[in-house]
Amino acid sequence: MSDVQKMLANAREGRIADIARLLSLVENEDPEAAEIVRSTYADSGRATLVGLTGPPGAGKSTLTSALTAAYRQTGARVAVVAVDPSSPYTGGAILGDRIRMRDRFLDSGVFIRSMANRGVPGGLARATRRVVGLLDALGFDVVLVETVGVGQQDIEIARVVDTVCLLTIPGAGDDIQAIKAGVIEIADILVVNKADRPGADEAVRDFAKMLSLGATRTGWKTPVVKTAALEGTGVPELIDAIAKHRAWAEKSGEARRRSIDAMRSEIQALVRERVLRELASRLDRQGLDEMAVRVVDKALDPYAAVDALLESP
Ligand SMILES: Nc1nc2c(ncn2[C@@H]2O[C@H](COP(=O)(O)OP(=O)(O)OP(=O)(O)O)[C@@H](O)[C@H]2O)c(=O)[nH]1
Ligand SMILES: [Mg+2]
Repeated sequence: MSDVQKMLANAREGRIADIARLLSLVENEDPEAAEIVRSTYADSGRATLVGLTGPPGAGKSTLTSALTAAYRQTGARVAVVAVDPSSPYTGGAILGDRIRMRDRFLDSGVFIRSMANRGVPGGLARATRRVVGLLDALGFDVVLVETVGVGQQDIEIARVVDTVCLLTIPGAGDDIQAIKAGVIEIADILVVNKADRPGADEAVRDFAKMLSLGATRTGWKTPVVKTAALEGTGVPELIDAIAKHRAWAEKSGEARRRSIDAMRSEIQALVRERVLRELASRLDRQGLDEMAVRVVDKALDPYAAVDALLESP
């Protein structure tokens, strides 16, 4: 048995160290990634994949923790993926969250992972998708993905999950403006967290009104759920809303449409990477140095050098 197959066998039995190692190999697209994905891909597609996104401090980690506890009570195995945006406001917070959550969940039914940011555009979303897909294939029943912010990157990360919960808090007028400006479209469920604070009911009303004005692109009516994550209030209702959205997405074909969309960009990225790798190795073979010398000696112009490199077998 290859090392990868040994690790997979251990990971399927729930060995944390092997799960973590496999995730790293897949996340970084190490040479073993292809074998890991080939050996597990058929098992993916069973987990409930939930994204929690929203402005810094809205309570995403607290709600993730409350959801984890509630799902654990039903016997589900839960994985949490915290996507680190490398924002100066939140740098370090993820590690704190992990430690807090690890203290709370010492059982092996919970696995927590944080993702490092990477420079490539779309790179973080793709890496997150691979990590989430592997956790799903390894048998986690629920994967919760926490991402900070309300920007373009979050929209991409939203495509990684089946159900996107967009968090906001009462009285966050600016957040509401930001959310209005496009991001609300990614929400499958709108969550007004910190409902223990004044103004929660008004916020729920405002959002419900705003949502009723917008045209529904898919036929799903985005519900507004009120939670107080610290106390756990509203968590069962949120779990219920997630289950309803999942059932609707399966039935309506929206889940399949999203998967196809996501897979289209995944395949495209893999093709691009492979082509680049092959071209790069061709450059080595042909001798870039030699070509540069010929260009400098005016035997060729730079474009002719590119043609010569690409056309050579
Ligand atoms: N009153 C109240 N406070 C809450 C609630 N949920 C979270 N908080 C507090 O809000 C603060 C931020 O909560 P986090 O869960 O760290 O928020 P976050 O959205 O994960 O923050 P970042 O990851 O830094 O973007 C913490 O002090 C929480 O204790 C809630 O329902 N009610
Ligand atoms: Mg957080």
